[in-house]
Amino acid sequence: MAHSASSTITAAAPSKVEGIKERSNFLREPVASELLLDTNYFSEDAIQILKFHGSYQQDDRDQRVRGQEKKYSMMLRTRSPGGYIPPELYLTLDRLSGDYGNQTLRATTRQGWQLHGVLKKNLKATIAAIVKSMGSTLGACGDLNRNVMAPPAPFRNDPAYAYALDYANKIADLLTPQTGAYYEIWLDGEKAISAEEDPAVKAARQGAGPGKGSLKGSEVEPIYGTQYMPRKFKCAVTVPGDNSVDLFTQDLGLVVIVDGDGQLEGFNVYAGGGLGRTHNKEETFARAADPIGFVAAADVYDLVKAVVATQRDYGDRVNRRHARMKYLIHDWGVKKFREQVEKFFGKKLEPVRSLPPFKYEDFLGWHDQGDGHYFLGISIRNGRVHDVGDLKLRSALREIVETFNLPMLLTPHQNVLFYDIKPGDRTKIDGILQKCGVATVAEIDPLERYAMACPALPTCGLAITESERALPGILERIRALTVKLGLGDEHFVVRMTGCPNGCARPYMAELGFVGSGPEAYQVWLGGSPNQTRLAKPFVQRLKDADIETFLEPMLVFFKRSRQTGESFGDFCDRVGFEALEEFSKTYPLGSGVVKASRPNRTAKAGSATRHRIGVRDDLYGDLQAIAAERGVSITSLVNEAVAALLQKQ
Ligand code: SRM
Ligand code: SF4
Repeated sequence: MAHSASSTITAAAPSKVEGIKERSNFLREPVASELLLDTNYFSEDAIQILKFHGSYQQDDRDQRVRGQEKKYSMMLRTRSPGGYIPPELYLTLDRLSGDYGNQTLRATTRQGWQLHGVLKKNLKATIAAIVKSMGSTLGACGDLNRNVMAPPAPFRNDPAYAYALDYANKIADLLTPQTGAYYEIWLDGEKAISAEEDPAVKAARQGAGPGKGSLKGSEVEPIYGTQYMPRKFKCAVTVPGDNSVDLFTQDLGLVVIVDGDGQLEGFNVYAGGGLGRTHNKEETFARAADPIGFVAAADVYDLVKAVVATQRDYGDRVNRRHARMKYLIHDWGVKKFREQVEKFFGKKLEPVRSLPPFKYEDFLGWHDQGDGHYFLGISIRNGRVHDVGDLKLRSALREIVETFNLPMLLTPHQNVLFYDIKPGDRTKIDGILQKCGVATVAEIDPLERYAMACPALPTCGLAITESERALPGILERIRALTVKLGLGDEHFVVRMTGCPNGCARPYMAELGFVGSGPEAYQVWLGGSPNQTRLAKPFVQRLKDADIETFLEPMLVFFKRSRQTGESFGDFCDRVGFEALEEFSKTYPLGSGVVKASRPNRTAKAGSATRHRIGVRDDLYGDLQAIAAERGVSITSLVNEAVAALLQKQ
């Protein structure tokens, strides 16, 4: 993909949000004042600052009525490094979703919980209750370090997993905003009782050691300063071979390296991943992270500070569409980026250590955690926990926590793991899940198991079309198609978002649907099953109704020409888009180019030889049937008919 760097704009004035952050008195105003007003919503400026406190203002888009005030409410997101949720916090969140929210909880793609539908007047009580239950929403959104991810599996006999979770927590602490605003506003100044901070983390934040040069010189926010980061910043820590955290999508990714005795040596460092983009703006793009080097364990906080400082001081504060660190690395190149990081770091990074191939792990079902206890991964469809129809997932999770007082770990795939389960409790837990209609891992269609969708409509203000509400039906249709084509229960990673921001990481999927119009999606193909390769856009606008017509030739080609054991994403990547396009063109059912809604392919594809002409739906149906009967493509049938009409045969 060719991308143009927009370095010329950096001389212009900083964006409006930069001023709002600067004037906020370290995240206090105008949130504190507006909270006291008897209104249903916050002003634009307050909304920007509210994000840093973990909340977005939203409105129910299903209930918008022209000329009437929107149905405003707040979404709240937890900061839960590595997805850790203690039992009392889960019960509080469950209660709050009933008392103040929309009766649902939503597990996110970064291992947090979200509450939707909280009215402004209930926001303070909700946040206070979360904090008093050992939770936090501070820094879950906004221009700072977001929830730090780690593989959720609690394997007690593999020290690398314990290090990953431990360092996810420590990096989260290092980069937590230090302002007192959060406790002043939501808890009337009462400081929360939280776990003791590691002294090394505290020292690193206060400037001890060689990383001193990375600090901003602000007493309140030693790392961030008054303006925080230019944009959101995302980190993950993982272990060799485990790509459950989607490492290559992170601004900063660390891979734990242990020695033969299981002692921590250090971390491989990756930087510059990020997915958000805007349709038809080539200068915005999804980018996979690059390897940057290896850092010894003792230096890791200084390295993290150096990367943060590089983005903080050199990231674009003028154009928010160009402000993520991926653009800095893209514009500078890895070499210059590494050199600047090393300047802040005070020494050279070592070369990355070699790693085994990554796998996509979801950890569903029962697992021995290696210390006589078990953990259980439970699938949550698109992360939404509710009681609906025969499925009483919300009741099931509540009963399990109430009965067994179990902690949970949220996964990067919107699922949940309970752990530290005594062997004798397994049957009782299975019984609760069965009673509540929750499917076992063996009962879930693997297409659904590995799929994700973002919330989109009706809560997300940026959604162009449906996602969470559309994906289940679409997966059923894809399954019907694979069965019809003799591909049985073949599965691949399907991810869907309602807009190009990429919240369910669709650009890493084998089949990614990205909302591009009402009931229409850009289709991305060719990601790898272990999320190590970016997919590419194949179709710009595929109408929901045309999914079968589009997919059938792809899947038939895949079935005929795949190599042994090859996945759909790897196949698409290997044969290439031209071959997919060519096959589709000559395939009898799938080549409905004459249909007005026929997807508009990538710029190059087909434009030289094809012209889009609209036909009535009934005629299209007839053409489809005749083409199938004769075993020819609709294109050749139409060409034949038009040529006859024009007497060109
Ligand atoms: Fe996201 C904005 C939901 C993970 C990229 N994201 C939003 C907002 C807050 C919409 C808004 O700004 O008004 C969405 C709220 C919807 C709702 O109703 O709840 C939203 N994002 C989500 C969640 C809940 C999706 C999910 O299915 O779980 C995820 C919350 C994670 C968490 O716990 O912190 C979520 N968002 C992501 C990811 C994936 C990730 O981080 O691993 C991405 C792509 C990775 C990346 O950041 O590059 C992502 N969200 C965005 C962007 C585009 C950022 C960019 O660089 O351009 C936006 C819009 C923005 O920031 O301007 C956005
Ligand atoms: Fe909203 Fe777009 Fe994110 Fe989906 S991908 S939650 S539609 S911002």
